[in-house]
Amino acid sequence: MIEVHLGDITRLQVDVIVNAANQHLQGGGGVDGAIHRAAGPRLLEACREIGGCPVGEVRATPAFSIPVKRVYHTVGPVWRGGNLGEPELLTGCYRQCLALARREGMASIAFPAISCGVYDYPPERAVEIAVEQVQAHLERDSQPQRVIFCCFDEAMAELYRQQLEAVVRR
Ligand code: AR6
Repeated sequence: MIEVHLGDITRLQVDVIVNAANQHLQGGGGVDGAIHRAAGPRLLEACREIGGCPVGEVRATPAFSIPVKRVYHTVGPVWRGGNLGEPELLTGCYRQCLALARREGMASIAFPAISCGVYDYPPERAVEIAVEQVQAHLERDSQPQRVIFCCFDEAMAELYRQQLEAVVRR
């Protein structure tokens, strides 16, 4: 089941929330800042122990003061025109998060629009990748069975809805 939700990802009732982090895993602005604020300072300590995360990969931590089971920190690519492996790297983020959720037995996972903020990925292209990867995973695997695309603004939510409808029509 795929849902589109408008609002703050830290308020969702799910097993996993995904953080759009950076390679240093030391916190930042945007959704990363919101997650660290809501989780409290122990999240930064846990991230420091991990040490970092390459672009396109994922690292997991507890969620501390956020009432979900796990935070998956993934690092999306910075958009530099699209010929520097950006689509493959963004695909990696979604694939690795979904595979880890399956391995950890997580039933539900919420994704923010990875790379669509300060990393400047064109939202239409990012949404296409996100929806494609999630649908491919749901066709293959029974877990996680619930995936939420959590958007901070209505324009982004509308892009996901359109992409989901386009896929259904195909
Ligand atoms: N809940 C859900 N979505 C949110 C929230 C929230 N609380 N806050 C922002 N968004 P961005 P990136 C949306 O910039 O482009 C950080 O500094 C936002 O509207 O957070 O992957 C990291 O440390 C946008 O659609 O992530 C990295 O350095 C989407 O989340 C860098 O930014 C992603 O925007 C990562 O940049």
